Amino acid sequence: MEAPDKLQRIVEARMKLKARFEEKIKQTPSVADNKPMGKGDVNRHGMPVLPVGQTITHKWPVLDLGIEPDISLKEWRLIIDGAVEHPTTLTWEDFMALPQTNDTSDFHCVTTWSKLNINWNGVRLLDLAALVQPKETATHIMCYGYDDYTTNVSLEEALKPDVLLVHTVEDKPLPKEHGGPVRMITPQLYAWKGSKWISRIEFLTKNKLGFWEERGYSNTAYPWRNDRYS
Ligand SMILES: Nc1nc2c(c(=O)[nH]1)N[C@H]1C(S)=C(S)[C@@H](COP(=O)(O)O)O[C@H]1N2
Ligand SMILES: [Mo]
Repeated sequence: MEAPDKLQRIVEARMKLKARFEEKIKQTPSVADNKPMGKGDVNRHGMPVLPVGQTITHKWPVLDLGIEPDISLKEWRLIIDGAVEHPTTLTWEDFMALPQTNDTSDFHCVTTWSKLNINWNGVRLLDLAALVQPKETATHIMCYGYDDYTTNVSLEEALKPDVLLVHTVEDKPLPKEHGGPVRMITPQLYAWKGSKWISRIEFLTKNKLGFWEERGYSNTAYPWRNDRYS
């Protein structure tokens, strides 16, 4: 665990961020929509388990740009910078010393498969944000992968408690083909919003489009609105 004063700083900053984004988060479609599109029981954030147009898969397909970067834990770094008070670069040891979260969530790929109830271990984006403290002007993040992938996410989505940078899936290290050593997951958005092999999180004061967003995928990517393309 981190030095107590650092941990205390994260806990305080986390509470402030929660308060600052609470209202905006409550208004996001995957929490607020009263006619969400999909079927099945209601999930923990009030949406039908299976979003419209999706089919359940038990396998876990691999989607990438044709490159699967090989990053050893020794050389792995995570840069967090942009519109923040305390830009930082984390080593593997730094990252693993941050508060760790275990969560089970669903994975909805825009190519119409959904994989339900995946158990993950990792660090909340919220806790990483608390570490660097986004400036008042920050509105979005751009996530970068070691394969030069990019994807943009608004802060009201990124700061939800189920958005994690995961290193472990079903109690095993995240396999390289799924983005190991560390990837992001965005259970309430289509899965392309979660960068595999994540290398950098840049806080932005203005939205910018990532790799797929520039190529016609939706900026917002709401599964229960069938919000696939722009
Ligand atoms: N760095 C990086 N992240 C990425 C991608 C990628 O090509 N590179 N593909 C995205 C897409 S389109 C999807 S659907 C998911 C797929 O994750 P999986 O291969 O683990 O199923 O990762 C997303 N994150
Ligand atoms: Mo995808």
